[in-house]
Amino acid sequence: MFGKIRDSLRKTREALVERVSGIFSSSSEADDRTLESLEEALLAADVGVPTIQALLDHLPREARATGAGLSKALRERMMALWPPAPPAEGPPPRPWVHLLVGVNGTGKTTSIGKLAAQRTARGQKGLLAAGDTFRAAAVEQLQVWGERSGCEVIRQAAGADPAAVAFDAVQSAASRDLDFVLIDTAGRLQVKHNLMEELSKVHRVVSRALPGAPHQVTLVLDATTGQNGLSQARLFTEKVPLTDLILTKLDGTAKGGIALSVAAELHVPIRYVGVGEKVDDLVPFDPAEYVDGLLS
Ligand SMILES: Nc1nc2c(ncn2[C@@H]2O[C@H](COP(=O)(O)OP(=O)(O)O)[C@@H](O)[C@H]2O)c(=O)[nH]1
Ligand SMILES: [Mg+2]
Repeated sequence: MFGKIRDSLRKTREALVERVSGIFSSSSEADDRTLESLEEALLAADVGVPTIQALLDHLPREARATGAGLSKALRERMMALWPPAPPAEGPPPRPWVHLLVGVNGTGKTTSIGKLAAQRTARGQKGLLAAGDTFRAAAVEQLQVWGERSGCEVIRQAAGADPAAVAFDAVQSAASRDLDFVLIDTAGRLQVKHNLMEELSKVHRVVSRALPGAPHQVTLVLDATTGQNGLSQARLFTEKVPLTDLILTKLDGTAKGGIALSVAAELHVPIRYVGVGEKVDDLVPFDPAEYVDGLLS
């Protein structure tokens, strides 16, 4: 598992280093020119303007004051963006109900498949709820992941009410004393208002099936959509109480800097990152590996 985040940041890192060669080696001071290229490079990596300002304001002064190189000072600034890790919790409720939301194509269904496989590999048993009832293909895709991970898929006919599917799955898992339920949802943003209503309803109905549920509500965000993804995320945070985030497709993008913006501007922790399409390509997010992977 180790090193996957770093590997996935290769393009982002190379683009940064190419634009500001030298900065990540030993330079202890920087002239205006270097700072300008650093700013441009961070912008190209899709770190947004407010976050860049927070990272670079008075940075040379700090680097001088601490006697540290610019790269070291920058690394420290980046590390300070992340919220502290939450305290360890007691045993999770059964079943653990996990709702995944996000725009079409961001990787919800794939991430559910990966999460399901990881849980079954740990000996857990659970259900997948096919809450994207809009397209038959979406249900089929989840079915494939269900077979791969050894999880039953709860589904209804195309066009069924997603909240009803989620309700069935949670009730069934509770009565069978299973470990988890992963709920897939649709993401058609063309009908923004309807989507948000639909998600609120799923949330509400699930809490009726099992008090306290859903225990985890994850926004799935596609890293390749950069700052666009960030505005999507804002939309969701306003409507659904998110607990955390999965940042997918970090592999293959030079815009991996978006994670910094997410940390600095959304205040929702990134729990996992997607680094490929295969079943083990979902890894717990590690800020230190991320920052090191970006800078060196
Ligand atoms: N390279 C890469 N592709 C991914 C990742 N996560 C999902 N995908 C691909 O993105 C596409 C859309 O994923 P899907 O799960 O159907 O998105 P959904 O519409 O949100 O359910 C699929 O082709 C996935 O294989 C990732 O972390 N890396
Ligand atoms: Mg899907």
